[in-house]
Amino acid sequence: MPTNPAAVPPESSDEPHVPGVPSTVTPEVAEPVEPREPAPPKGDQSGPATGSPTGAPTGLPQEAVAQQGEWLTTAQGDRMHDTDHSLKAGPRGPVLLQDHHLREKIMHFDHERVPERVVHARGAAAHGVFTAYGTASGVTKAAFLAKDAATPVFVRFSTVLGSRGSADTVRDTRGFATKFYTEEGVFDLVGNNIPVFFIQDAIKFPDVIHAGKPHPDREIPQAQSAHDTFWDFVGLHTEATHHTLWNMSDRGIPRSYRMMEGFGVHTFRLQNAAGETTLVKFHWKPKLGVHSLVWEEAQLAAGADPDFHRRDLADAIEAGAFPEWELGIQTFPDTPEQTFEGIDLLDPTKIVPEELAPVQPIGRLVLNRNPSNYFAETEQVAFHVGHLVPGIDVTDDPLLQGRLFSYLDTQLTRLGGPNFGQLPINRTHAPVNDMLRDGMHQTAVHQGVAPYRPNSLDGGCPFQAGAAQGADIEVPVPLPASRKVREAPESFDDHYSQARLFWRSMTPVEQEHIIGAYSFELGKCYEQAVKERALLTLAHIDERLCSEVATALGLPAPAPDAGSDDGLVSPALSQLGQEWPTEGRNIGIVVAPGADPDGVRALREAVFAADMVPLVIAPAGGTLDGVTVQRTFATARSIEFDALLVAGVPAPAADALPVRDAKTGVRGTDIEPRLALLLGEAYRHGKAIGGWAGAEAALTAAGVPQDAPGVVLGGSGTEVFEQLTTLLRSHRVWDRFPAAS
Ligand code: HDD
Repeated sequence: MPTNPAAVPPESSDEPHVPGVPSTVTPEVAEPVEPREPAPPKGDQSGPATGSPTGAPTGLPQEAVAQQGEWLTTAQGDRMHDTDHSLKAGPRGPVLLQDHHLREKIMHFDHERVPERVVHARGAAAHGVFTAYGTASGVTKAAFLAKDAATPVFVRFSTVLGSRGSADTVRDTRGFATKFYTEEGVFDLVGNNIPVFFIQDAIKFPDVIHAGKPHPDREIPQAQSAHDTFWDFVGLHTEATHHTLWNMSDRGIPRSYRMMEGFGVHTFRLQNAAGETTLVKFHWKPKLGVHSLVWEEAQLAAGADPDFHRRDLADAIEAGAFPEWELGIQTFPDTPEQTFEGIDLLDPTKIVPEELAPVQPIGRLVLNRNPSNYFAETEQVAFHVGHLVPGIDVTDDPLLQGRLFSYLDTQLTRLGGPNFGQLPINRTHAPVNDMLRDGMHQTAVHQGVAPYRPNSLDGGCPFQAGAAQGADIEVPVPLPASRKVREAPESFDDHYSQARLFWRSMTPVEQEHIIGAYSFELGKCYEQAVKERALLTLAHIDERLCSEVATALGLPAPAPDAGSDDGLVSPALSQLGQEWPTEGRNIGIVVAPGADPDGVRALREAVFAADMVPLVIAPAGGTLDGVTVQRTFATARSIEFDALLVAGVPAPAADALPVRDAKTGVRGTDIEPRLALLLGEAYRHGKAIGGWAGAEAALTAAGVPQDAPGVVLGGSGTEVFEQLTTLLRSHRVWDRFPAAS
């Protein structure tokens, strides 16, 4: 019998509420549920589906759930009565070698870790469903892109440089990898949130990663590009200029995984049922728009909540605010030159501006279920650009070609052998009948005696399929008549024109952020030559960019060398200038004792009704005037909130610092310093701020001018909230940033 009452199996067999729909069983998306706080772990609840203590809520089939039965056992199923004491020769005596349970438990623990990914080690993932519009059927025969086809997916987002435990909000490129479990096999779209790459040839990948990772002597800095070796590399490899500029833009610090674009980067080749081919680039367009943090927020979040993006994704899905993207393609004729409007489609440092080739929507992705076990799913998922289905093929982009080797190879070390495809998260949903056998971690029990072809002993099975049976037959692309060389094509030599296009397409406030980012990153470098070389690169992009960064570094700006350009601008590259849905945004509500509790309750309802998340912030936890408090002044930090509403002025703490009235200079309107910090940061970061029921004093004390753009006062809480919602559609109050005025 269990000795600890807490270990008694729960009697209830009620299935716990799980937001989202298991993608393995049905593609329908559940009705969004009311946003709420993340639920506590569900580990102590039983469920009828599996009869296991932890398996029921996962939506996984019985065989994928490790735990069965109610009693603690060894790995061999031997029931245990005590896992808290080693077997000893007397209570004070030595431990006996015969204690198998002790040895098994510690042996297994000693080997719990697998090597982290050599890049993209830090990530978060979710299950979902992809539903095709059918609009791609003219260019591809891929079955999952046929009209209304619904395909389960697993998507993993990541940073590139940091280790598994590093912070989410560092300045970096983000991975956006999607596994489509199609009826024709797995298709992986292994992309990034930036449409270009640092290098043009995969043979340079170890170099760029060695340069970006921490210095090998001290192993610092973690998850940063702000150091000498990174800037040494990009200064010496001018092909990296375009991608580096994207990284230094707001794209390098996304607000949320839910608010990122995704790009397949390379050009792919599609083939339709008639055998015709089309070149395409894949784009993911987020329903909520593309939004970013400001740099100070990103830095604060790295300390205050290193799991910022991971938490945001899981909380949103749990609250029923399912993240959504549209998949789109840009299409190009498959000509022998493989260029479009003079742009080399095989060069992964180039985009094709959307104004030249519009992105055509072909389907919708909804993420609706969180993983139930990080290791089994998010850590063990193995993506591969070579996981393709009939109708989608690769091109000769030399970066893509090298990736085709790397993604298979890396799993041998990371997942311990060639059978990683059998791990539940990696299993295709199509029938498998291969002739791969044995090897480390083999879990299949293969039948028959003849895993070779042709054979006469297993009835000739398995049989080879033809086109009529949906076989994946290579597109017979003609090869260029050429010679064996280690060379890049001449067109790959243009390293600056698209960096200029990107810079020109930014609004003034976005350009200011880029100048700030270069100034910060290069300011963290020590080597004079590295900084000077970086400035030489900037001189090729824009004179002002170069001179302002040079001023920040205290160095002379080199002469501008802006080349001769077409002056093209691509408004689609800017994140500003449109309005976006506000679903899933966090609204902080600062309350003081006695400050309109009914108004606060009504406001919470209004925020819920707008599909946003209200988080009440009070001096202490518990409830205040009957309103549940979610955050206290000790636990709240501005980074968490997209907008703040203040009801009343909290009483000053006994040790509060006196705060001077920003306008009058008069001392006396003291507020809690942590509240002053909260409001001051929200103001500085361009967030909408509202107040009612006597909030003016708190705002004044925090240095928030009442007549500043995006500060709304008066009326009721719900009226103020309505105005804040309008502001939130633009993500931030851009007028508060100096460059915007
Ligand atoms: Fe890569 C992981 C994206 C170039 C070698 N890559 C990895 C992941 C993403 C990308 C999103 C994480 C997948 C996951 O969540 O498990 N990589 C890209 C993009 C590239 C790119 C968009 C250029 C357009 N990668 C690239 C090159 C090479 C690699 C040129 C090697 C020659 N990438 C790897 C890898 C990783 C990986 C070492 C580490 C873990 C893994 O594959 O499974 O094989």
